[in-house]
Amino acid sequence: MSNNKHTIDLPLSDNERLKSQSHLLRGTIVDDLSNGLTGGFTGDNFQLIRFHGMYQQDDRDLRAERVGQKLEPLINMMLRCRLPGGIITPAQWLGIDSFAKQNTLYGTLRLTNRQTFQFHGILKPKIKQIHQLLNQLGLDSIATAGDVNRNVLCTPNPVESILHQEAYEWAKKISEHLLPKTHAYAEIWLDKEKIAGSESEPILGNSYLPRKFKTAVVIPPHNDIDLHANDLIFIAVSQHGRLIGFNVLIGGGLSMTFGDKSTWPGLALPLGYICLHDTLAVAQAVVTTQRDWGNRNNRKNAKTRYTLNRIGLTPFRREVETRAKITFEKVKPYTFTARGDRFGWVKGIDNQWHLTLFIENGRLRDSSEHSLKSGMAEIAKIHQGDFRLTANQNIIIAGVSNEQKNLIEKLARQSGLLDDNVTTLRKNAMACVSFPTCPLAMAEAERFLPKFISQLDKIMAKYHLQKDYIVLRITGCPNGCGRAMLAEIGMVGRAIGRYNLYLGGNRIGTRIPRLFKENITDSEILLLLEPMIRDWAMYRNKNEGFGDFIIRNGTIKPVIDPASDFYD
Ligand code: SRM
Ligand code: SF4
Repeated sequence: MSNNKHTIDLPLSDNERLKSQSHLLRGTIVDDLSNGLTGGFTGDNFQLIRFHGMYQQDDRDLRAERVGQKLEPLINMMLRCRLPGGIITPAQWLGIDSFAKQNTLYGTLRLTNRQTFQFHGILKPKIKQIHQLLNQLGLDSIATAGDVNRNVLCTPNPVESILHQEAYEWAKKISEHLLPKTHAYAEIWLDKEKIAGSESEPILGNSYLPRKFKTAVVIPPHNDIDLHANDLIFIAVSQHGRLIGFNVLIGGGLSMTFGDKSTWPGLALPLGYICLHDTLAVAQAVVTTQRDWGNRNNRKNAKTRYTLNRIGLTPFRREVETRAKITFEKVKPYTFTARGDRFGWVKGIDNQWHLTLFIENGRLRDSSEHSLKSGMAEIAKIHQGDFRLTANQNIIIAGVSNEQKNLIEKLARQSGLLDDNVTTLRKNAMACVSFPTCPLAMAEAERFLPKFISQLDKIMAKYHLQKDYIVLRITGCPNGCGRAMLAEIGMVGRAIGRYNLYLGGNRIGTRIPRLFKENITDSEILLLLEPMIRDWAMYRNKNEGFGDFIIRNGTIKPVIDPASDFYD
């Protein structure tokens, strides 16, 4: 290591080579597109397509069978759209719905927990078509993956419409401001002419960021975007219902690597308060500081929280102040009192109605039981407002008039999108995608959670807790996409049928849970949880969440400062 903590004198990771040699994200993607010998992308292009919003995958359920038949895996692409703040119009919805139905292997749409959607199973000959369709719809998939600033989150609160509109406009501006400036996407996917002269990336740099970077705008008191999963958070400060500035936090993030204590899930730390007009300058200064100081030799320690841990919050803050030419004010008081989505109908201050639908694990498909995907399309055909994807994999039908309310509710009920029998426990649970599409999955998550919740529902009912909930989340590997590291009960996949059990996060998502038991089965987990749930039912204080209760009664020690005590 160099004496200067800002840079590290060790060989760069191979991703740094490929980014710097990519000609601003072009690589030889165009050649691979016309290569009919493989369904995939070769060499560096395998990584470079991520910056364009795609991941190469194959169906892991079919892998062994295809190997047996001496066939290449059925390679296909997952594509993630860019949708700052999660807002999408009914016309756009109808476009993506019909593409998923006609042109993907699975025929589903998957709402993600970062307010956008993914197509799974796009074969190579269809890739250009989807980019061109998105473009016609006014959408794109630029920078939804790779070492860049990802889809920017914004509280999907449609109730306080003016404040939400202002916060949403900032989420969009931040997203645009931090986008890659390369013309590669337009050239490769939209057949646009090469721009004459030299190009550069003034903010992200020609080698892009050391690692992925996530930004969120949130309106207290609802932590409905799970702020601590993000590198950069703008907490709205308002006066008389109008946005006046932001408290800025940095360095949240949830992944870890089993057996590597130099990695840990962490909470974001405060930089200070800024006025609205400094927002873009501060966003840029945080990103460029992380760009220049982040670890480029070890990707496991490359995210902002590790930079902060190595360099310190105060020097980082000073650097941001210098680069943005501002001085942070003291953080203004704020509180978060809730997380998750507010389901059902709510009326906004503009007298419009908004219906939040629970979509289990964000998967929209038609099955023998329900027609969730076509139900959404039927609603899109008549809806005059917009849709808002939430950071909890759900959807809000926003801006419904009094006249249309009954019809929309009828369509939602007919298709199974609205079901009064879903328990609050289920509505507050979350799983990542995991099998069969995720190449990194170690254990089931999305396909397993519904059955597990049914078992836990029985335990909750046994102790008369059917109207109550515990924030339970399952993630198929320690990368942590299902945000189990901000749950009261977090299950992290170890191997098929086996999970690590983490306990003691809180309801509002401001405490990291701690490892309770390693490498156990779901039946063992239920056996461990039942007496804890029974005690919670009997001895909890008024409104005391499960996570807070088991810390108070000594079942688990709280994680106070994850950087230093997560492994204690
Ligand atoms: Fe994630 C990688 C799915 C939110 C941390 N994530 C992946 C990949 C792309 C697997 C891969 O690299 O090949 C998964 C694709 C599965 C599939 O088949 O669709 C995947 N992540 C998801 C989604 C779809 C989960 C979901 O069920 O909603 C979420 C998409 C969000 C989006 O629209 O952009 C998703 N991922 C998250 C979150 C939660 C969040 O951001 O709020 C996290 C933890 C927060 C964080 O970043 O610290 C997360 N995903 C990761 C990581 C670990 C990154 C790290 O810091 O080490 C990886 C692996 C990697 O990047 O190397 C990963
Ligand atoms: Fe895949 Fe792991 Fe993310 Fe789940 S947590 S989607 S298994 S990378």
